[in-house]
Amino acid sequence: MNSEPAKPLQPYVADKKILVTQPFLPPLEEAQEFLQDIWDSKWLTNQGRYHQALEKELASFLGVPYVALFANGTLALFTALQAMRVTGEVITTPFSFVATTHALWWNNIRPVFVDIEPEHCNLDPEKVESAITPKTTGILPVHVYGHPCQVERLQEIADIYGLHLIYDAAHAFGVKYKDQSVLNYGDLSILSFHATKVFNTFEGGAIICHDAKTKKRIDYLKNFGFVGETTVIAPGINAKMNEFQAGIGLLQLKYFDQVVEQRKAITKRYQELLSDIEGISFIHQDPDVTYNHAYFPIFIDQEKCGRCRDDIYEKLKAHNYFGRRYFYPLISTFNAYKSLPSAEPENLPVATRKANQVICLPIYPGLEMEHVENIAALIREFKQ
Ligand code: T4K
Repeated sequence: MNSEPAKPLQPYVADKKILVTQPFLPPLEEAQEFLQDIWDSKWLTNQGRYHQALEKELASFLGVPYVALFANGTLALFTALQAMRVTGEVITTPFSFVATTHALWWNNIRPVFVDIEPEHCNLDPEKVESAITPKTTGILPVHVYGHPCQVERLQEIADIYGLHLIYDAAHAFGVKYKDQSVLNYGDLSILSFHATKVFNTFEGGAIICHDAKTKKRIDYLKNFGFVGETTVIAPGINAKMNEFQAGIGLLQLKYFDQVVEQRKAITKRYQELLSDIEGISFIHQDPDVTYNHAYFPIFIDQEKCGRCRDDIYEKLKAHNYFGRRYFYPLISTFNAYKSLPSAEPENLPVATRKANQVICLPIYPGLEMEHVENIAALIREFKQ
């Protein structure tokens, strides 16, 4: 890492609100062409031509066998669990966006929270085995912030115990592990293309699967369970991506590499400017991972830093910088889940600590470096 010293910058209040993220949008005129085509064809949804094209393009771009598009990532998660017929109990992480656990709840599956490991904030494989019971049918880990889970170890456990392994890969679009898509691990992976994601279709999502049979089943389930005009094979749902979303997705793909490059430059600058501040740490980056730089979380150790996370969070806000405390509070503390035995904070010490320490700093294409430098200067000044 470049150890360039921080500029002796006098921190200032930004002249506009800088949010944790802003969606990337392709030039508006580029959308005209496909919008005209949609208007002319009057084909708006239900596996239209843009939908079909995006599924193909994404499979090739990501290096995965099959992509089934969805209206959003949450519906993709719900449907993935249905497609695998997951029941009973599923082991999952409390350190994620609520949608991960909600998907279990809506499928009448009992979430069993297992702690995370401190290095990447992902489900700790070493704690998974002791949470397995006769009712366990699956594991639902999350590649938090786009940092891959310990995929080989998790697969080993899933294989030994005969469990489904479904990844919530909402943050992991384009992420590679050992030169191949991280989405190729597990039985299924779920993506989100929400406005706040590295690759967005306004709202949107996908399931990545590995065989044609599963893809077919997923396609039936996302279209009410219809097979043909008159047969319904299961109580499916309406989770289809529409033609507008798919058209946007095709445009976005052209810009993805540029978007990641800009994010990478911001990550690098934050690292240069913050790495020598005692009590502030980042997530470790592995040499065998290609990152998408979806988030830039920092963790504030109050004992070493002299300031608590919320002091820094509020100070940044007072200067017009709106970071977010993803993922605080832990999912296990919400009313719907807090009475579960696995939700006890003593069961989740690492997740509890990380949730109390984290701030995700602003990162998005177009964010001016002067703001990155100002944010770092504010943190440095406040810490002293
Ligand atoms: N699994 C995981 C691990 C996830 O993180 C998510 C979603 C899902 C599953 C479910 O996928 P989807 O069903 O959403 O496809 C946001 C997103 O709404 C949510 O998609 C995302 N995770 C989560 C981590 O972040 P909020 O409640 O923080 O959103 P909001 O509206 O406060 O926006 C965050 C920031 O983005 C704001 O500072 C404003 C900015 N923003 C937002 C929108 C919507 C914009 O600049 N433009 C926009 O259009 O949840």
